Amino acid sequence: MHAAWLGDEALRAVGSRCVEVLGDAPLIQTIRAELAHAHARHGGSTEAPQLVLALGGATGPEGYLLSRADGVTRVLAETDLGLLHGFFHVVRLGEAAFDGSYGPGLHQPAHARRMLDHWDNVDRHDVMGQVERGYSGDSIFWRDGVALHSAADETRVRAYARLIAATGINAVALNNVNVRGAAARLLTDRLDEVAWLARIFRGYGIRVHLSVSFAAPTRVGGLGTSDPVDPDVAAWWAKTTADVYAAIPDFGGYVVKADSEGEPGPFGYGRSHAEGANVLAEALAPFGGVVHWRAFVYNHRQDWRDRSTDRARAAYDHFAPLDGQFRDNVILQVKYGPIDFQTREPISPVIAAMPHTRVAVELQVTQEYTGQQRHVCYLAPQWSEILSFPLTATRSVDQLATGGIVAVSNVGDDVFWTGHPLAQANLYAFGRLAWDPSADPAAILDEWAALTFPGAPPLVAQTLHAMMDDSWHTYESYTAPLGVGFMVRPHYHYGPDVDGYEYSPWGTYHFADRNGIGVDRTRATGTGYTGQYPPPWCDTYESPQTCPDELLLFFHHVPYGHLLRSGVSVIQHIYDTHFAGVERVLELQPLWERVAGLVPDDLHARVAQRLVEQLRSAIEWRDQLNTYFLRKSGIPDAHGREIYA
Ligand code: GCW
Repeated sequence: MHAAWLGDEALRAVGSRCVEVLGDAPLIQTIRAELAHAHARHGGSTEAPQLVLALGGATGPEGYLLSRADGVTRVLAETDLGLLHGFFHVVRLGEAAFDGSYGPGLHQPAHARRMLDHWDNVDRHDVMGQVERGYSGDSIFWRDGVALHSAADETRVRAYARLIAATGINAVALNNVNVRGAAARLLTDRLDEVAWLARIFRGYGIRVHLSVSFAAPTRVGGLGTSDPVDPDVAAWWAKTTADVYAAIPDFGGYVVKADSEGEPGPFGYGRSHAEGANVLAEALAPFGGVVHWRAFVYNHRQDWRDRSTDRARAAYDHFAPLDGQFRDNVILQVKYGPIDFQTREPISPVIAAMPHTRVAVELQVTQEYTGQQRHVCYLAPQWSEILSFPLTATRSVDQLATGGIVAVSNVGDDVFWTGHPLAQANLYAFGRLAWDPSADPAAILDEWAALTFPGAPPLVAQTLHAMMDDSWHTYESYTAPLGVGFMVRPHYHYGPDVDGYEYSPWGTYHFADRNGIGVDRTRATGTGYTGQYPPPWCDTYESPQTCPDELLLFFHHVPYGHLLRSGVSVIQHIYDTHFAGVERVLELQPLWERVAGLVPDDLHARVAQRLVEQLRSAIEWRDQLNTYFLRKSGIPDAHGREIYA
């Protein structure tokens, strides 16, 4: 496997110095092992220590104090986990950690739980494969129904744990939220496989969580019902959960996708989602575990003729009335937008609607809708914008996410971990932003580049910035316009298909006709979705005059001639952005050529190969979108460029 951001060279600064590690605790042993390896590689001098790591100070459960004075860099932490985070901070700083004097600075995570969810199937699913929405090969945990557990598999899982721990991740859900086949049994007779993985992750301070089926009592427990208010069901969850903790004392908890896209849930028994979540929460409470209960509940069998149903409204309509009814170890896990991880969506109003409920915000590192790791799409700018969004008068999304930050992992058994090597930066950046949402995406990219390509000439970082800083906007520009979303090939979610979902049951429509396009979600004339927002957003989004351009078609159906706030008409904007997007993609291959020989050849070749596909795909997007809208509207491009009418 590729060493990603923790290759031997990335640890040169610590590995070439004398380091003193005081104390004895499991993760202190991990630090010692890291140092032993780095010293073996870089010779570690035997003079007086230049780095001292020790327990001490009131730094909180994961925080640490970092300082440098009198030629000694010091990390002090209340816990061994805090010390491990501090150690990786020193690694990130490299030589700068040993420069001058600074601090002491107290570093603490913004969120107690920073979690990656794997959508890894245990059985290979005939449609979704081993990893649902995975673009990096197969699972690193399971293959064809069997747990991977050779020495090489263990080494790979450990390497993964180490990589994500170094970004600040402290929780991982090991299996797909769609709990199919054998996956349901991880909770019971296949628990030893979970315990095996938990032991590896524990070595880097990461707790494991399991996705469980709400119907587990019937599916694997042999009960006649999974009704959450049935005492036998509650007793089954309590007993099963106690067994889990007997095997895995630091088990994190459950993730549940219920009444969603065919997964069973409390609705099947006429119960509310609070009743459903609470029975699991009660079972976990004695052990300090949590239930991540997903808010992704909507009607996926909608009739496209029915204009009164709006998928965007669904999560709020289902969950907001339940505020205050969830036990405090229930965390409502809400996708950042109301639909489904589109390139551009407004923020989900659910995040502001439940002040008495712990809410976690869910992001997607795997690029289901953002180019599937075939396109360069650095997502940190999107996440940063999401987390800093001032959803209420007093709080940003980040501040409202009292239950933590979660994302769907993009990792598989690909040698580069992430399919597209540059998508490693997304994995890295997610961990860093979950720890510190105020971190600057460009600075994170610098950090990632310095660790991943240590010693490379400045041209490498310059090139990566040129290719990646604005790549999310570039991707947006040649795909679905102005927040309308989807327009992707059904099921695959890759490549253009403007009407692919238009007459489908999935609730994702654009309503383009010869006069205009977009979804009217206003209170005045539409679905009323804007009314789910607190002020000022309920009003900002209500009027096309104040609605931000990039979300216009999410909230409004407008004529093609409608003038955007930018002064350009909607139709001309579609043409302009699609032509410009491809122009920018055309720059990528020559940019990447500049660093041939400056980055590892195999990595260079892999990226080069993906760039060819990105260009092909971007041209396909441009031409299908432009042609579709020219045919629909009959309005020519003001600049007379080639569109295939
Ligand atoms: O975006 C959709 C995906 C499904 C996924 C679902 C979810 C795991 O297309 O593949 O299922 O979201 O988030 O549950």
